[in-house]
Amino acid sequence: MTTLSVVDSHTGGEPTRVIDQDLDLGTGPLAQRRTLFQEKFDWIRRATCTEPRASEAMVGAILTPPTNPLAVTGVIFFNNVDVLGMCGHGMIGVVATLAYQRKIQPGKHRIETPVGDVLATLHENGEVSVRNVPSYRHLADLELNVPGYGSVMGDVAYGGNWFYLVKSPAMTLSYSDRDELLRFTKAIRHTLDKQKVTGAHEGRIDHIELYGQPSSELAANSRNFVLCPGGEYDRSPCGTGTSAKIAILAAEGKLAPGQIWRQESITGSIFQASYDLVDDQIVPTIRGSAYVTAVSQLIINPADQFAFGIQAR
Ligand code: PYC
Repeated sequence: MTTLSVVDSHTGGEPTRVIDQDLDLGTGPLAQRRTLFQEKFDWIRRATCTEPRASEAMVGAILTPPTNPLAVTGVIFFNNVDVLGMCGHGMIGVVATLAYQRKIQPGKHRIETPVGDVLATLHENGEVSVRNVPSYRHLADLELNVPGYGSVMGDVAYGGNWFYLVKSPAMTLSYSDRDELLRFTKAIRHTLDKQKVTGAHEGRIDHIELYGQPSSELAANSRNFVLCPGGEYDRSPCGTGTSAKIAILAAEGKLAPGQIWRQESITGSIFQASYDLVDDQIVPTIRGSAYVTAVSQLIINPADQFAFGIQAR
């Protein structure tokens, strides 16, 4: 029998589970440790981020000692199907969890990820800002012919993960239509995979993002719907997806450095975003709140048929 201590939180409705476990992932760069995690500890991902112990929307986080003494920690994110590069809502959840555990105080904290360092600020009111990795538009106006849907136009952009952001058709994004939105975004991703469209360095475009009018123009600039790699949709406005959107707005000259963009999710939660230009690179900052929802022990009993999650057979 194995037990794992976890702290659960949600950021704008999207769950994060920090697994309180020391793992031997070596002392190499975070990208190397992520590969080791995949090879040696995939059972932890499956046991913590799939049914029956988690909803399929769960993002897990394992903390690892930083390579840089100026950083507070390193973190590897993963979900119901694989590891992630960065995770914006997850990073806000990790910072809120560290604050809950009294491991950090309000202020700035460098955190290492497999795709680069981010600078998190824990504000006095408990909100968290994440200065993300540099983000950019990779392909503009890429038209796809999506079976069953016809012509779709969008951009490919990076915000710590790879995204295809749909520009047309224009959509009304309503929470009650989420099953249909999932079908549409999955069909887009299938088309991208079939046509072998990738991000830079053959990065798989595993997140698909739709845009529409916000519930109120006073509350937000736009509303989104984001398909995540494991087939679920992001309940939050998606930190890396909002970063990718910011990179496109900046490339189009529609958002100036420092200007605020308020991104609403399909559930109505909001991230505030802006960017700085650093050596001509777009560096987005995302601000939001996370709430700790549970501190618990997961029990992994080898006699349990689903001890390591429900597997496809
Ligand atoms: O907030 O970046 C994010 C994210 C990625 C997948 C789910 N959430």
